[in-house]
Amino acid sequence: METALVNEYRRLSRDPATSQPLAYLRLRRAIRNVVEHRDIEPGQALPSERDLSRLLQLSRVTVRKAISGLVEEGLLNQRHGAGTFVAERIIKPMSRLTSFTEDLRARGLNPRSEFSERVIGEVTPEESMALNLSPGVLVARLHRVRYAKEEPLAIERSVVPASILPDPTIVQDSLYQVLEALGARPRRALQRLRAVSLGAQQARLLHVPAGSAGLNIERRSFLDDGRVVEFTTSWYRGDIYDFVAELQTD
Ligand code: 16G
Repeated sequence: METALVNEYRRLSRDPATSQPLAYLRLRRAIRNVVEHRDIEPGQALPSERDLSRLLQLSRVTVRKAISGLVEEGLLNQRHGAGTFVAERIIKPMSRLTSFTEDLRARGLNPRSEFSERVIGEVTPEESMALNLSPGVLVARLHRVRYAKEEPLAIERSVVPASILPDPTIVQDSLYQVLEALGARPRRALQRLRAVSLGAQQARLLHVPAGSAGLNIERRSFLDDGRVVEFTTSWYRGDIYDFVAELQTD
């Protein structure tokens, strides 16, 4: 594992295509890549700061800076006195507007979706309030279970104005990737989280016992011009996800 990381760092230093002049950013990328390729498994420790700085001939400050960024992102966690580990639970920082696919790929997990609905329909009163749309307007609805390989992690129901996504069947994996290609990637979002106990049907879809803890999250995302681009309601498994927010005084 140590060797994989050293080799990856050296490869990134040599490769002009991925050349990143700042050493701490190069190291960050190298750590991300080895986690993605599962050269370091969730729960495993990273070499110590001292070993990394010796092996890569980098200053301790540089190594610390590389690691602290990945701790903030939730890819790594630090246990006082014990070292730095690849996060086991999925730690999702609340300050960044990322997609399910991006979150999972960054952890070396293979995301996929199973759709139970991908249709165009008339907006419901609740959706029209959430999306700021007039009654009668058309919306695209996506209902899916989201997996990391065979393991279901979340259920998601997304509604997008049909003026932005006229054909929901083009969404195969990532909604945000499709929105990006359409020039409508969300730029800002409001999110509401609630603790829930999962009902029988949700629990069955998520392969957990009925009544297990879950997180119900509503996200309204906006474009730069203020239009609402998605209204998504998600049920995430409470036994796998940690949602983490950074707070600062003014
Ligand atoms: C996340 C978002 C959801 C968004 C989806 C897009 C939360 C709580 N929800 O699951 O609002 O629609 O990502 O993911 O983070 P995708 O691009 O992989 O389809």
